[in-house]
Amino acid sequence: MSQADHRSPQDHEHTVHYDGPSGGWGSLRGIARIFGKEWATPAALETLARQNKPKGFMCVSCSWAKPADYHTFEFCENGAKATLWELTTLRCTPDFFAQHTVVELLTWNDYDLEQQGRLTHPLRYDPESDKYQPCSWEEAFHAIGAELRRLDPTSVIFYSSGRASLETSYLYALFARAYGNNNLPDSSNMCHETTSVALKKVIGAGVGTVVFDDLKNCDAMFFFGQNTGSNSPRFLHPLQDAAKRGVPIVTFNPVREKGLIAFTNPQNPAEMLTGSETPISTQYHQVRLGGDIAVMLGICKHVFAADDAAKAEGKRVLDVPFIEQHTQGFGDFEAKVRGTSWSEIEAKSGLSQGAIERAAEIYVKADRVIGVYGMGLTQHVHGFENVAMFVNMLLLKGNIGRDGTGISPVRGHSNVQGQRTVGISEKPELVPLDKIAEQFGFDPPRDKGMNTVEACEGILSGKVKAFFGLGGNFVRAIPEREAMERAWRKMDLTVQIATKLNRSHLVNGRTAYLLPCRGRTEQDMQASGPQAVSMEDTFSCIQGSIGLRKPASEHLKSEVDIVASLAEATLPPNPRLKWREWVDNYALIRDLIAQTYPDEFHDFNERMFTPGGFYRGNAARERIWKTTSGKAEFTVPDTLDAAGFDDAPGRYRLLTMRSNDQFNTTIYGFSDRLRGIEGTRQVLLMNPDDIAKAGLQEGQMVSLISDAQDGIHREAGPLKVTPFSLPAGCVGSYYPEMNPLMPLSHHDQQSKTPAAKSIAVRLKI
Ligand SMILES: Nc1nc2c(c(=O)[nH]1)N[C@H]1C(S)=C(S)[C@@H](COP(=O)(O)OP(=O)(O)OC[C@H]3O[C@@H](n4cnc5c(=O)[nH]c(N)nc54)[C@H](O)[C@@H]3O)O[C@H]1N2
Ligand SMILES: Nc1nc2c(c(=O)[nH]1)N[C@H]1C(S)=C(S)[C@@H](COP(=O)(O)OP(=O)(O)OC[C@H]3O[C@@H](n4cnc5c(=O)[nH]c(N)nc54)[C@H](O)[C@@H]3O)O[C@H]1N2
Ligand SMILES: [Mo]
Repeated sequence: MSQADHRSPQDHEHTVHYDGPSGGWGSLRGIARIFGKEWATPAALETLARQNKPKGFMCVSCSWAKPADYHTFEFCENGAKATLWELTTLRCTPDFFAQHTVVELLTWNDYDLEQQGRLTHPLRYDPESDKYQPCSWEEAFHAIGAELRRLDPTSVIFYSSGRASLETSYLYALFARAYGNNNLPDSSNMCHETTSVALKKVIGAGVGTVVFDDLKNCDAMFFFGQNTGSNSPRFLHPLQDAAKRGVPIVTFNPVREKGLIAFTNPQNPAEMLTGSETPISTQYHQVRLGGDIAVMLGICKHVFAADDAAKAEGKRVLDVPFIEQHTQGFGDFEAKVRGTSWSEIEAKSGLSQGAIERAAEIYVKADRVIGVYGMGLTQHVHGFENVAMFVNMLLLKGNIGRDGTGISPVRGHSNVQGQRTVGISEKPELVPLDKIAEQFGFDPPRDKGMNTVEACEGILSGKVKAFFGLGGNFVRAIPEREAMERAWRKMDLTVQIATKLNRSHLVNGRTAYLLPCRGRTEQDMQASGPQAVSMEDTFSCIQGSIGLRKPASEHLKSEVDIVASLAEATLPPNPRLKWREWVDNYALIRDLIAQTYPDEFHDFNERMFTPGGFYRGNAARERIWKTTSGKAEFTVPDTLDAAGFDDAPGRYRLLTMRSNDQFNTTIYGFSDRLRGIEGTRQVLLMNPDDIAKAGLQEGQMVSLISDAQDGIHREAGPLKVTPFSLPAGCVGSYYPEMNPLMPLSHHDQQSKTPAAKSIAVRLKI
């Protein structure tokens, strides 16, 4: 039996066509199916009622903003799943580990591992018995500290998955720097690092410029490669409001994602009873994978044509004063657009000139436009060009830095943006190191640290000797799985701080510890009383969060405590590094953050419970461009195809997808309700014409092999051939199962974000 099939609920395996909207009864049934009737208990409902509200806790799922004028139940289907997943009554205790060797657990799939419930005790891996055994916290900290003191600081990685609070993240980065490196890769390196690099370069701010009110004031929205219905469902409410106001929403996505087609608000009784749904996208274009640069260039081409026509009547479509005053590089950009033929645009985008012109007409007519995007733009070899091209398109009509306009990358993990804001970064130039030196009396390292891809390269080459995981499931999330898992075991030390068991805890270094922490929904009692923590959402608003539930086990420590204890056990005493005092009272950590980042975080403790959060500001929103030129920059793309490889006979572009029943590598169940795929994740989604051309039958089992032309055999499968509406030559299957197919070298050229949305593959029949 293959690893992925192990004990999976394959019994009701079938794929169906789903006609319903996103939201609606389906979303409530989606929750009930996973958690049974248990989910609607008073205790669970009371917890959910406190979600995303002032003095409540902030959702552990995505980073969508929490409005000041919240609903009674300010959560969505997938936020509820994430919360209930953390609140599970199941426990993964030392008894469990006594019964199963690590070699055995390596045959289990992601679902079954996490399904064991919350980790309860600190654990040390015992190579003799090949089992995890309980140990004391003191023993773990002491042994890890001793090992770290022995190692060369530049050979140690401090990874974080974007969930830990601002308080934990600040201390974690401080620990790494006091220890001696900037090796602080973040899940963001696999996600929106493309955004951080591209937006910083072209508008001088590495995050989005849009805030809530802009959504109310815009008069058109353009969506590229973001799956709102599954990944940020609370965004469906403002989208529904916009659609009802008559705001055209134009979507470019190779997949017809339900949430972008129609929505029934599960919190609106009238809509639920009448089954009424709101159409969301006014136009839906199934762009070819990697075809967005061409699409956006085509839109700009039409804008120039419309501007030429308007000029004849003494009017303009371009925002000429804005372009003159605020931008640079316009001339070269205009020449490139005018010089590119429609036939090339059509070939690269997979869309007709007419379709692109229809979309462009909406752009021409709208005065205030918001551009929204996600992994469909960032996870490509030319992801940087995708994002920079989107900015080009917005700049033409002055759609950045005005109310109701802007660029809106929809961020992933609930505090991924905030972790970067408070110092988790491998790029020393993004961190006020002089300030840190002044505050804490040590000289932080100035050399660039390793990002995710570089950390993987270091593990493969043997340069990296130790790995810390502050949450996450690194070995499942990264490319090049097989080689990485082999190399992983050569490390001296691996330490994982986690809530639930996953595969990254089973691929161990010579010495390995698994340290269980409290979750965000749980009460965090310290010497000075119950503690609050804080996070930053996708709109750069910062809000406090208070956990209310009893912790899953009395042996758990908070992430702040674990990080501080590791630092204490490792570093020589420094009277200014008051780890214990900080654990006793997190308000002191917020004071430190405010000292390091006074512009953004002044009066942090006083402001942290502002309804809707406090905005940390964004210069680009004020049209202050912190770029090298001091202006917003038009850039000329050097390719129209973001995929980074050419078409060839028998080669397909593989899209790795998230289902509606997963949060990254956490698999809640086997229903991708909004795409009508039920009971299995082992599917190969393919256009019916492509199925016929390849001589395949629906339901046939095939495998995929990598077509990277680098001599390395990479294979994944077997997968069930499943007809699905996708552009020709594009196939889809699920992340993380498909990660063995992704070469480590296949990443965005500028930011090194792995290019998970266009992988060159062939069929193995
Ligand atoms: N429930 C749930 N919520 C989540 C997550 C989760 O796994 N589950 N993950 C969280 C995280 S960490 C992140 S980063 C976000 C991810 O959220 P998204 O940014 O939505 O990421 P994906 O679902 O990977 O893919 C986004 C969309 O891009 C489309 N796409 C793929 N390739 C292309 C292309 O070449 N062009 C265009 N135009 N579109 C393309 C896909 O069809 C898909 O609809 O969500 C966060 N929220
Ligand atoms: N092929 C492909 N690969 C991808 C992607 C893709 O679209 N396609 N997406 C990429 C993206 S966008 C991302 S962000 C990464 C995700 O990479 P990661 O962030 O590393 O992975 P997650 O699956 O989010 O991590 C889940 C684990 O986090 C732990 N956890 C949960 N809550 C807590 C907590 O409160 N504290 C602690 N300490 N631990 C906790 C649990 O043990 C759980 O098993 O994957 C990337 N990889
Ligand atoms: Mo992400």
